[in-house]
Amino acid sequence: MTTNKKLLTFIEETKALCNPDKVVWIDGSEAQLNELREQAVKEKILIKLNQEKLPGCYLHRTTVNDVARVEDRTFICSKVKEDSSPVNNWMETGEAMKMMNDLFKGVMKGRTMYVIPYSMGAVGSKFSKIGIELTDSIYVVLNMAIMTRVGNKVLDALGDGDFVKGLHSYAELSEEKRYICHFPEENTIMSINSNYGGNVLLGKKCFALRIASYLGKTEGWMAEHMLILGIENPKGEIKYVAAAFPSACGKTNLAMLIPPEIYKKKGYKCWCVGDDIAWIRVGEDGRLWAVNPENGFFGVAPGTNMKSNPNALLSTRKNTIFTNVVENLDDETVWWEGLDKNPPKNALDWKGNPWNGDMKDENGKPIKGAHPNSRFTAPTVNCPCLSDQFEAPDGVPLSAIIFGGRRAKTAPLVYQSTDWNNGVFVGSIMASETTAAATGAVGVVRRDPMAMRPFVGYNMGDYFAHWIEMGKKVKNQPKIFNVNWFRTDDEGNFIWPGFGDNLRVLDWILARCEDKVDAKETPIGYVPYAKDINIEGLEGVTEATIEDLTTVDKETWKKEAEGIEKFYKELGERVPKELYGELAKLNAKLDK
Ligand code: GTP
Ligand code: SPV
Ligand code: MN
Repeated sequence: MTTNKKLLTFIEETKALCNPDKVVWIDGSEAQLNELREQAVKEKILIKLNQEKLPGCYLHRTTVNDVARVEDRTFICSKVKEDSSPVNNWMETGEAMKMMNDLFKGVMKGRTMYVIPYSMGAVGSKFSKIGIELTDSIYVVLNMAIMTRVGNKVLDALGDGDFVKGLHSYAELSEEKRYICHFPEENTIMSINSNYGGNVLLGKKCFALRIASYLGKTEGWMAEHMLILGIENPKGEIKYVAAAFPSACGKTNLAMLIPPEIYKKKGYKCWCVGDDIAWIRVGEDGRLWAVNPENGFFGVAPGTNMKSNPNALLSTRKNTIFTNVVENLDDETVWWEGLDKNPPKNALDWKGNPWNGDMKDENGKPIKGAHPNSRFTAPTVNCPCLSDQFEAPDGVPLSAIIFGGRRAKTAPLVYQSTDWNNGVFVGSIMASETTAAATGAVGVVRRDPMAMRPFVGYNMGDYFAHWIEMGKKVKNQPKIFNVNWFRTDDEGNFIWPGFGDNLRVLDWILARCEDKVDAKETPIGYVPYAKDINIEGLEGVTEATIEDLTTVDKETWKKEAEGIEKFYKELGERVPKELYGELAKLNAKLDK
């Protein structure tokens, strides 16, 4: 199969440690994957859905204590503490290795160990990277086979080369013994006692962000929590943007945007390159080029419907694995809150308990059937608006970089930074209300620089410095913006309609990139003149609404600036002086 010494040693050592009954290599063939699906159904890991309505689709329920990424049990391990980020958990490499090795001892006894060779990025592209995940979970195998390119072709591409070592076991699914440990200095990931998404599909957050961000720092490129979207104008020109929003803040939705009617009529089209992760390099032309290293979407189910995101919903109509949604027993299909207004009458909720859409709690509020972080794992090829550049080995050139988060008040609908370093500052001060994508309280505002707080594989100050360094290498810098779709009125309703109508804001962003439109200067950057956001065909939105959405309140921002300074202090001494310089400039403008 392979003569790669490092790989064979990794497997032998893991066999000795975990003691599996047998070892199965994932070859990537449909025949083998089908066998595994059948086995998973037999073992009640998967439920086969209605194969006429949802061909190739399955449902999975996790254990109740294992429904999201566990940031408090996720560690970046390094030899020196300062080389990890003060806002993430750290363990010393040797100590963590010992702890993990103890936990993994004999853990696969009576089980099969699967060897998954996978490629992040098109197989064989010079920018792609290879990982090997060893796991005892069929669920992981079948999800990895959607999310990444797997199998023999990857081993061929690997040859004698290097790879990221990944070891996973669901073990006993014990919360107390759940650990997701990253060793960027050793190119290694170890994950135990979970069987959920970002904790266990090691190619995704663990490799493509945490390990890759560290590789990017040392090799001169960037791994970012960003969607990549192509916007085609009526002349047929396509401009690409990358956008970083925290988990469950709208990346998948923006990545698959459908233009509003008036834009469609003019001939605008949008193309999805990626919905979660971007690997970004400086091209020979001095521009930034981005690829999506993934091969599938691991998207939030609740709220996805034919109106909010038809492309995402259509992507899930075949060969998809659903996790923690409602099972409709009448026709073996799936349902979630916000899919439609007809919840099933005879169903099981995400825990597998009898449920129907009429059930209310003691306060008369509907009882939810799907978990708020329930997800679909769907192949990118299913996406009706998938870009024809999706597999392009060099990726797509970026015209703009967009940051954003969920802010009920502070942040305007959109603003533009004044230059690259100011843009890095704008990314570094991102803050957002927490969501169900990670365990812990929901709705609390926290700083989440570049949407990478949970995903930076090294010191956050060094990460900022890397952004500043990258700017120096880019002759043709993309403009940097910040957006906020989530401003609310006094009753707590979203003011901006969002979703497809976000193209109206992207339209302004691209016009700014091409110097086609003026903007208003504020202490935090440039905001649109209300007349320059196209609101044609929008009900209930007037120029006054845009005026309101783009106001920058000085007093609120003075408080914000205090919060930023406090956060920078928390991040420690490696926060670059350039960013303190930007903060000083902001304070000066706010005091004027
Ligand atoms: P991860 O997969 O966790 O990284 O999430 P994501 O950033 O891809 O978020 P996603 O697009 O799945 O959206 C998460 C939630 O935000 C869903 O409930 C959406 O309905 C909601 N959402 C997305 N875009 C908008 C928007 O423009 N306006 C409003 N109000 N809600 C939105
Ligand atoms: C996120 O939380 O940002 C996700 C889902 O994309 S997970 O793969 O669980 O990280
Ligand atoms: Mn994500």
